[in-house]
Amino acid sequence: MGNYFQPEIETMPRDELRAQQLESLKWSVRHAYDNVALYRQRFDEAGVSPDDITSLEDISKLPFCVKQDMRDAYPFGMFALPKEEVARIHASSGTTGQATVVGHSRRDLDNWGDCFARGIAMVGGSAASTIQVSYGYGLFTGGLGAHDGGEAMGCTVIPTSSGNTKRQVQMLRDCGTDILACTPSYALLIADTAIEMGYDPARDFAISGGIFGAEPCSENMRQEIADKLGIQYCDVYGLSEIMGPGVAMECVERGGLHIAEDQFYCEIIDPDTGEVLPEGEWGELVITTLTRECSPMIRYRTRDVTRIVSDECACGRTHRKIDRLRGRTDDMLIIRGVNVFPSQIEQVITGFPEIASQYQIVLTRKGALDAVELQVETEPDFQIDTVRVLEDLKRRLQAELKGNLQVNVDVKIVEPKTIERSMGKAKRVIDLRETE
Ligand code: DLL
Repeated sequence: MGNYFQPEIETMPRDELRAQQLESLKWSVRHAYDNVALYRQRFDEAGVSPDDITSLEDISKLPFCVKQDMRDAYPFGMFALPKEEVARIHASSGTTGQATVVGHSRRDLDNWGDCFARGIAMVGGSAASTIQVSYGYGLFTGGLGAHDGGEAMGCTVIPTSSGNTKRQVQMLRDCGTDILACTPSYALLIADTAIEMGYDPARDFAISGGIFGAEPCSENMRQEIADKLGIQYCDVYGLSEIMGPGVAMECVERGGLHIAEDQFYCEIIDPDTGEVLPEGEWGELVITTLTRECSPMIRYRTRDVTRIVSDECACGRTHRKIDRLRGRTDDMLIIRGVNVFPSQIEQVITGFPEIASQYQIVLTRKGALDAVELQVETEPDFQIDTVRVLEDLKRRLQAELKGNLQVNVDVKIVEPKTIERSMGKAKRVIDLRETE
C-alpha cells in the first residue's frame, strides 16, 4: 500500500481517468495530424479526421504506425515540434536496418522523469534514497531515463552506467545504494560478482529495491536476482519509440505492471488481423501517446506480446496493468510449426538447479527444417565427475523442454562461465539461418 509519487494521478477514480484520457487523446491526435505529414496523409487515406474521436473506443478507427514508418522518416520526419523546442533526442539502432530517432521536448522529459519516479516509489524509494543507475547512458534510453526519474524523486543519483562490474559492486557497498537500476541480466552479473568478491549483498549491502527491465526475465531468474540481492524486484517496461523506461512499472503487489495511463493509452490487438482484443486476452501491445509533444505516436505497434490486467490492485493505484511480457511477435521462433518464445525455454532452464541462468539459443537450418541448439552452463559448484551424470542431466533437460514446448531441442552443456555475459541487453538468440 501507499508509497506514491503522484497519488492524485496514480489513484484517480477510473471514470475521471478515462475522461481525462479522452481529452488528452483528442489533443494528441489533433497535434499529430496538424504537425506530422505522415499522420495527415494516413488519416486522409483512411478517411478519418481528428474530429471523429468522440470516445476512447474511436481510436480503433485510426491507422496503426510501425517502426518502419519511423525509419522512413529518419531522422526528424515524425517530429511535431520545430527544432528550437526539441530538448533531447534518443535513438534506437535496432538489430537491423536504419536507426529510429525520437525527440523530446522539455515537458516530455519532465513527464518521463515523473513516470520513472513512480516506480522508485513502488520499491519504497523517496528523496532520501540513493539510486545507482547501471543501465547504459547514451542514445539508449535506459541510463538517462532512470537518471531523470531519480532526479525527479529527489534521490541521490549515482550514474555509474554499465560496465566495470567490480566498481559497480564497490559503489553499491561504499555509497550505501538503496536502489539499483539495470537490465536483469546485468543485475545477476553484479550479484554474482559481489558474491565472488566475498560479499553477501542481501546481508552486507543497504540495497532494498531493484528496477529492472529492457529485456525479458523468467520468473525463476527474477527470484534468483531478488534473493541474491535481498531486494524487492520491480519490472519496468518501456521502449524508445514511446518514451523509454517507465511506460509501465510493477508495484509491490505484482500481478502485472501499472501502465502510466495518464500518459499512454494501451490496446491489445490480434497481430494477424489488427483487430482489438477484449481485456484479458494475450496479443500485441499497441500504444498511443497522450501528452507527448515532440514525437507523438498514434497506435504504435510495439510487437510486444502481453495482455491487459484490469483487476483492482491492492496498492490502491487505479491504472490498469499489462502482464509481464511473454515475448515479441518478431522474437517468436516458429520451430516446425510450433510457436516458441525464448522466455519459455528460459523458464524450463531455471527449473534446473544444476544449470546456470545464462543461456544461448542457436538456430540453424538443416535442409528445409529449423534446428534449435540450446547452450547452457552448469553451476560452478555442480560436480560432473562422470560422463553419465552429464548425459543424464542433458536427457532430463531435453525431455522437460520437449514436454513444455512440444519441440525437440538439442542441448549442449558447456563449462561454467563460458557463455558471454551482458552488461546491457543479453543476446539470447543467435540466428544463423540466413547465413548458411
Ligand atoms: O529497452 C527501454 C527500457 C530501458 C526499458 C530500461 C526498461 C528499462 P528499447 O531499447 O527501445 O527500449 O527496447 C524496447 O525492449 O519493445 C521490449 O521488447 C523490450 N523490453 C523493454 N522492457 C521490457 C521488460 C528499452 N520489462 C524493447 N520485459 C521493448 C521484457 C522488455 N521486455
